[in-house]
Formats: sequence, C-alpha cells, structure tokens
Amino acid sequence: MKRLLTFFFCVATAVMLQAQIRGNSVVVTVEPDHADWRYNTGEKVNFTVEVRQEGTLLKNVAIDYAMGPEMYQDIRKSVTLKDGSLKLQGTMAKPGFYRLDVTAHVNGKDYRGACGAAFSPEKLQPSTVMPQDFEQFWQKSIAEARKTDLNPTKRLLPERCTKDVNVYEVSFNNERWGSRTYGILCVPVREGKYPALLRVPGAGVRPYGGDVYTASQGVITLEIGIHGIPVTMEQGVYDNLGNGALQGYWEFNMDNREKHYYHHVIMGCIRAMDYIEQYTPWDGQKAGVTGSSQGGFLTLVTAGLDKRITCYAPVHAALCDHTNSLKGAACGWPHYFYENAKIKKWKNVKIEELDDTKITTSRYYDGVNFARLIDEGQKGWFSFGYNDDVVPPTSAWATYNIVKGPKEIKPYQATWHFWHQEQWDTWEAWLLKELKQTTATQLADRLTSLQQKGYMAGHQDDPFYGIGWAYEDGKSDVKLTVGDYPAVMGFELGGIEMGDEKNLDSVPFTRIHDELLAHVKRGGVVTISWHPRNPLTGGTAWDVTSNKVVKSILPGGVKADLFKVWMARLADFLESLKDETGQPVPIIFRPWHENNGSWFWWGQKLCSDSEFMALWNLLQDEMNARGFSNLLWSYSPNLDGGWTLERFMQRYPGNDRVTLIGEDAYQWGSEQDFIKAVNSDLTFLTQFAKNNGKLLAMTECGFKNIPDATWFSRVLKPQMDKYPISYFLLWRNYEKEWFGPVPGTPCGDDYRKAFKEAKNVMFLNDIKH
Ligand code: BMA
Repeated sequence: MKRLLTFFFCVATAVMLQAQIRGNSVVVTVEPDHADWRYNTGEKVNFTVEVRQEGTLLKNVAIDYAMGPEMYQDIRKSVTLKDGSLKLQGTMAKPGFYRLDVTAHVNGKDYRGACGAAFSPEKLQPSTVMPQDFEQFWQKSIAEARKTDLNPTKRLLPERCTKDVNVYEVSFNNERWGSRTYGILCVPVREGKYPALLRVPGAGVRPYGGDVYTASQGVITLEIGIHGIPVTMEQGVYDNLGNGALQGYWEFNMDNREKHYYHHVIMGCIRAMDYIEQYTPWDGQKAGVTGSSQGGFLTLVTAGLDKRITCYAPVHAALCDHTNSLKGAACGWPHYFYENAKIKKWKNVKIEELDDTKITTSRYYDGVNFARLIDEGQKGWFSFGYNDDVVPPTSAWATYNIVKGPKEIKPYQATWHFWHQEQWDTWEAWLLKELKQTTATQLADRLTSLQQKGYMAGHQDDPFYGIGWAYEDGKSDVKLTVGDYPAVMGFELGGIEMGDEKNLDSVPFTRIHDELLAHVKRGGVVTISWHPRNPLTGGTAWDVTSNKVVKSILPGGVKADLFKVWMARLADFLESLKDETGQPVPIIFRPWHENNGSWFWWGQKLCSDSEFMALWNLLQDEMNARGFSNLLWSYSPNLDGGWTLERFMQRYPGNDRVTLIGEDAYQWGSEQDFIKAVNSDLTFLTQFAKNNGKLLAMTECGFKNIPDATWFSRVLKPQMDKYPISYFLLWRNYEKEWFGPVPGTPCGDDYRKAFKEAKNVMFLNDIKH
C-alpha cells in the first residue's frame, strides 16, 4: 500500500510533494478560526498567518498574499511581518470557498501556505447545463464501440505475482478495431467469484503497477491506461510521448464531441467493464470504480454511464463544471475557459445561450453531467481538499451536491492536490467494505452499531407458544410481559434434515418460515440453531452412544452421502428465507453449539478436535458453495468457567469463519457458581472478541422454570451489564420447561423491571431505524 501511495505521490504532484516529503525548515501556516473550516454565507472568517523557521516565528519576514473567492482573489498585497504573524478577515455573500494564499520570501526562496474556507458549500450548484441528448449521445457511442469485438490479449507478469494474486497485462479493443485499451489485471489465485474494482488514472502519460493489494483482499482489480499504449514499457517512452505527441492531450479536439480526446478514454472505461464481465471471474454483483483527479472525473463518467457499477469513489475529481469560470467562479481542472479572452465579451450572456463550439462540446465532457446520471443503486464516496488549487473544492462540492444516489463526503481540509495518509486509508477501507459487503456483513454492521447502545433481548420460539397458549397469531410471552416483541427471535431447524413437516419441538416448518420472515419484516433480528438427528445411529442429536458419528459423515465416511442430503435439505429451507423483493434475509446461524459438552453427537468426547473442525468446515463450505451471503456464522460453546486461550482455540473454527462468538449459559447449580463461571467466561470472551474483531452474545441462557422470581434482575442482568454483549437469548417457554418471562407472574414483573425499564436493554421498537 505504501508503495502505491509513494508511487502516486511521485508521479502526480512531484514538484509540490518533494517539498512535502522532505519537509522545510520554513513553514507557512494559514489557520481559520473554525476547526472544520466551515462558515455560513455572510459570516466572517478570521485567518491567522504564521511564518516559522525551525518551529519559531520568523521576525521581519516579507510575504505576498492573495485573498478572495478561489481563483478570483481580488485582494493582493505585499507586506513585511514584524513578528512573523498576521491576522486577516474575509467573508462571502454567496456559497463558495474563500481562499487566502500566502508566499513568504526567505533567503531567496519562496514558501507557500494557504487556507480555503468553505461558505455554505452545501448550497453550491454547478453552472453546467446538460445537453438534451447527453445520455443518448453516450449510449449511442457505447453501442457503436461494442460493435467491435474486445479481442483481448493477456500476458502473465510473473515478477509481479504473489502467492495470493496473479498479475497480467491485458489489452482489448476500445471504440474501433485497432484502438485499444491496456491495463494491469490482478486476480485472486484462489478459485471463486469475486467483486471487481476498476481503477482509472490521473492525468499524465505513464506505466501502471496494478492494484495487487486490493486483489489480495479478494477483489479483481483492473488498472487501465487511457492512451491506447502498453502500460509496462520503459519510463522514457512515456516521457517522450508526454512531452511530445501527447502534450496537452486534454485540449485535443475540444471543439468536436465525436473526436474529443476523451471520447475514446471514456469508451475505454466502459469496455474495461465489458472486459471484466466477459473475461474475469467477476461475481456479476459488486463492481467499483475509483481514481483521483482526472481519474475522479473518469470515476463519475463510469458510474454515470455504466449501471454495473455499484460503488464509486472520486477523489478531487477534475473536469467538473467547466463553465463556472464564465460566471466568474472557480471551475475544475483543466480550467478550460478560465483565461479566455472572450470571457469579457460573454460576461453578460446567459451561459445556456453561448454558442461557442468548445463550450457546447465541453458539456459532453463535464463530470457534472455524468454525475447527474448516477442513480440510487450506486453508492459514492467523495473526498477532496479545501486547499486544492488544481481541482478547486467549489467544483468538487457542487458536483457532490447534485448526485441523487446514496453518497458520503469526506473532505480533508488541509490537503492540496494530494492525499493525506488517513484519507488514503479511509478510502481504501471504504471501497473494500462496499465491494465485499453482503447481507451478512450488513447485519454485522447493524449489530455493531446497536451494541453501542446496549444489548438486545431475545427469546427462542417466541411467536409460536408460551405458558398456557399455543399458535395464536401475534402472541408472544415477551410481548404479553413488556408490551413489545423481543429484538431477537431464535428458531430451531432440527428435523429439517429428515424432510419432516415439523421440527423436533413440533413446530411446523411453514410456520417457522413465516414467523421468521415476519420478525425480519418488523425490523427484528433472527438466529437459527440446528439439532440434526444422529446420522450414524438414527437417534436424536442427544444420542451419544457412538464416538464415530462425526467421522462417519466426513468425506469417505459411511454416512457422508446421507449427510450431504441432510445439508441439502437444510440449505433448501435456508434458501427459502427471502423477503418480498426476493432478497435473502440476514440470519445469525449457530450450528454445532455447546460442543465443549458431551451431550450432543458433535460434543467434546464424541469427536477429536480435528474432526470437529472438519465438521464445521464441511457444513460451512457446503453452505458457501450454495451461495449464501446472508448467514452470519456464530460459534457458541457452553458455559465453561475456566476458559484458557489454548483450550478455546482447540475447536475455534477461525477468524475467517466466525463473526459472532458467545456462550450458552444456564444456571443448573448454585447461584454463586453460575455467577462466578459467567464472569470468568465473559471476561475471557470479551477479550477474545476484542482481539479478534468479533461480536459477542449470550447465545442462550436461562434458569429452568425460574424458581427464583428475582433471578433476572438480581442474577442475570448485573452480570450481562458488565460486558459488551450484542444480545441474550432466553430459551423457549413450553409447558414443561420455560426460560423466558411468564406474563402475569412475579418473574414476569421482575423481567419487565429488569429489562424493559432499563436504558441499556433493547426490544424490537428500540432497534427499528
Ligand atoms: C433443548 C430443549 C429441548 C428442545 C431443544 C431444541 O434445549 O428445549 O426440549 O427440543 O432444545 O429446541
């Protein structure tokens, strides 16, 4: 990553950044009086200018300063600062950026500092007009380009490959036969389908390294060049072209929308997506595009024109709002009409009425108009600096404002046309998160953010039956007790493997299906456990007469085929759990629980550690192969009382296989023993969850038939309050055995007082958005 960043630094802003990397003994700072650099129009910004040498204010230093709306600074002065500092004030009546540039002259050298203060930037609107046939023009261009086969080439670059990533130089036809696009393709070695990221470049003529890092995280990356030449040649070739035939390419054919230099560049981005779709193991679902400066523009272009793009991250996007300078306000790089002699003549003409061909053509190549095509299905991350004098924040913010889809803005005020490391890291993390987002990761995010507020109350089989009732629509013992449903409901699938109509507790699977979806629909969280029967003996999950059961279902085992059928039946049911739009609903899936006890056929004494791990992987890999992206996997052994890391790790499936850890903790013996064991375990699990980035929960708990009516408030809650748990799930309430509150009894009252009246415990209504 560092290498990439350094590379970017070197090529993109070499001159300015050399100074940044090396540092100067003289530093000019320009500080606004609002920490976020934000002001309302009409408000005053107070700037403090300081010139320091070796950290101390420099006496009698000569400076020039320019102050005013960015790119149109009207106050220009040269003064000497006696004590190295100066206070200046400015304001703006209209939304925009008010910029103070300072140049200090010390020992024959110039040192620069600046501050661009934002005035009501949320109200900025771009000047760019959208031609009526804008979209049509581009869709026609794409259709024309696609008449030419991609006819791709692919060459492995062995010296760039890593153990996780294969790196290739690829090329494919662009908009006509022989016009080509070249790029560096990085593909994860491990077989599978992956999201894809298209990287589009900043201005210049140069070779490319490819994005191996993002690919190593399980994303196909393609970094393209725009000039139709290979991207792995010697530097000198690019230097010659950049200073020769391609010098100033951004102004080539500016007056002809078909021949404009960026026409084939834009087509190259779309064809790159065509290439990804046809020639890489793309999952067909998540695709991102990103780049900075000219690459920011191309990011908006690709997202606007290509709906395969699901997320996009433009950084200080250039080529936005070209015509703003005709209104006397800041326009994006390359500042096409900024210094134009005709501007004076046009001063009083409405922008819409200008007939200059370069101006009308520029509208087909304005990032603003592409941004207008971005829709609700595409998520954006915008970042730029307030001190950027290449891509002025006026144009970047106005472009952000007109985007209709979901979007985030992350300005890094003090950056010019370069990046801060924190900005780079946040951007990288955002892209990875978006690209790798699934229904399950969204659930994990939701649980993480809910956990900041406290923990959720849960109940097994809550909507089916309770004490004194069964199968009455809408009824729930928790609801009867506190007036609201539990936030979390637990469901049990034991019996699904046999093709049964009812689960092992006689609940019809159709009912489980419907109630589970109903709870998700009302905003609740659901968790599923599975007590499959004993595949070797034919007994129940509790049949522990043989310690060969796990072995028998592993590959090559006598019951391996049978268990495949069982897993398929489970998967079929899980697959049926979709909302009204056909989207799979998020589920906390918690198989093979209480595995440190020896009362289930997968328990401690019934299989070896490696057999248990193989069992976990067998089921998880099978579910993954079925394409589930909505299962959040939960690992929950039983209350232990003396976990050591070594012992816990013996059967822990691994960080890449588990998102939530927890325990099933029942009080069977004395209160003191229970409290002691729970605290010991939750202390251990809290630390483990923290160190490994896992969610934590009391995956099951209770005191059978609640012989002590104050147990919830006195015993259970005070322990749970001490740990960052996401939820607790009390087991089911049925006639012979109940663990949840019984409405209208002292334990019900105690439950209500302990949990419903507590600020840190959430029921359904507390977790709705
Ligand atoms: C157990 C008991 C059993 C039940 C099983 C699966 O802990 O409640 O009665 O069959 O869970 O739900």
